[in-house]
Amino acid sequence: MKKIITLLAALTASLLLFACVNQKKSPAAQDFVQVSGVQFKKNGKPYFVAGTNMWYAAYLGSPGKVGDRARLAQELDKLKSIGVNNLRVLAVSEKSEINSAVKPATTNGFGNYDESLLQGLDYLLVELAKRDMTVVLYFNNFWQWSGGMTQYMSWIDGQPVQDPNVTNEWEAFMAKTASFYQSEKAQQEYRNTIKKIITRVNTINGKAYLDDATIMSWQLANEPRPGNSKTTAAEKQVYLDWINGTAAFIKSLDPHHLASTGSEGEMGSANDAELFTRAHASSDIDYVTYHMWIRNWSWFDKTKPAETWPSAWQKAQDYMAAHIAIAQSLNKPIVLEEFGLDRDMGAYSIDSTTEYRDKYYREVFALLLANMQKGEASAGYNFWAWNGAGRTTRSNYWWQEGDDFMGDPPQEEQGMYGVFDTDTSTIAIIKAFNENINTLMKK
Ligand code: IFL
Repeated sequence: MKKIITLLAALTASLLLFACVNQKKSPAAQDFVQVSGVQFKKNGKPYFVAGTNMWYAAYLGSPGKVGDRARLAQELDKLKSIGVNNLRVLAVSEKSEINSAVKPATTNGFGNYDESLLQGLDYLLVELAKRDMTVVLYFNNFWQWSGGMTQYMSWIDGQPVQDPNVTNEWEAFMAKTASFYQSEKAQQEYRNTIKKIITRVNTINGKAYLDDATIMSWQLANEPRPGNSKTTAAEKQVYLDWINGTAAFIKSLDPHHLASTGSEGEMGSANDAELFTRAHASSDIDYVTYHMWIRNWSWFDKTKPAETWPSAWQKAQDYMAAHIAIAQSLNKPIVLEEFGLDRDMGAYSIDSTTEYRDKYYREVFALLLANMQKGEASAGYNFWAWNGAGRTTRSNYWWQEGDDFMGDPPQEEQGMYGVFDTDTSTIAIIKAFNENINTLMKK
């Protein structure tokens, strides 16, 4: 009998030890941002995204030549001080020869990765965790400024990328880029890259990315569109299959983190709201994303602000309401993860005023706050974008290799939409909204 009791005690002790070790290894689900109906939750409390876009944040974290860890710390401290709790960041870029693409790149041909840029991502995750911030990481880009889908296709067919900034042939560019969804080779390589990132172990803190709750969401791509304005029904189906297949692949590797599309909404879905809805219907897509670009979409004319503002703002309100309603119908949260406006009269200079931008931020925030307070589907935002301490010395405002990184990517004039650390009026508006969001998170 004594022997049996000793044996049982030993067994219980080893079971307990096993449970403890296991608990240490497996991440607690509640540490991760989770979805609960139309809201996010973290650590059992409501979680709202009070974010910015900072595509280059992992570049700054690199121990290599392009890195600037001191600047990264300065930017994160500043963002934290104004209540920003989330960054939307480019995880992987592809090496491109065109002028409007960033250099260097994470991928220098299929399977050929720049380890120092990946270590930049490691470093970023560590620094974000220190500040209790989360990150949305996107794996690809519909636009050429980071190489993106069009670079994949160029590697496959051997044809040089036709830079639409030069040719002005945006329709042709979009059609070529969207061929990415149909290419078996591209999809194989894309999945290899996704797997490479998701299964990475952080070289700085030794943590598996899989276990890192700093990562809020894996995002398929920045602004993936189904094609150009002539997208066919068959192409739309290919696009949906790509979204559903990729999201399922991500979940098969990593069931803990959220997955999202990076879609702009109806305007980036061949003007097809039904397609947008279907693109967010899969249970592997955890929440809905949309972007809003009132000047890019010609709702607002930066040279005629007073005349065009009223109708632009009406369209913006309708756009927001329609997308929030879609999220509501899918019973998922929705994040306005990109929006922005030019400085007054479309100036790029850091000294120019931002009256209309400030107005736009104020109005968007008021609408979002009202929706959040009602407990509806709006679950956060990321303004586009954080320029912070970045500066250009170029009189034409175009980025060149070696220049400071800014929220405005190399495909656009530096200073166009990004918020500088000296933009005190805009920053005060952001801070005030984030304080309101913070109050909601304490409830
Ligand atoms: O810089 C652009 C970025 O590629 C994007 N959406 C719009 C931004 C501003 O034009 O994702």
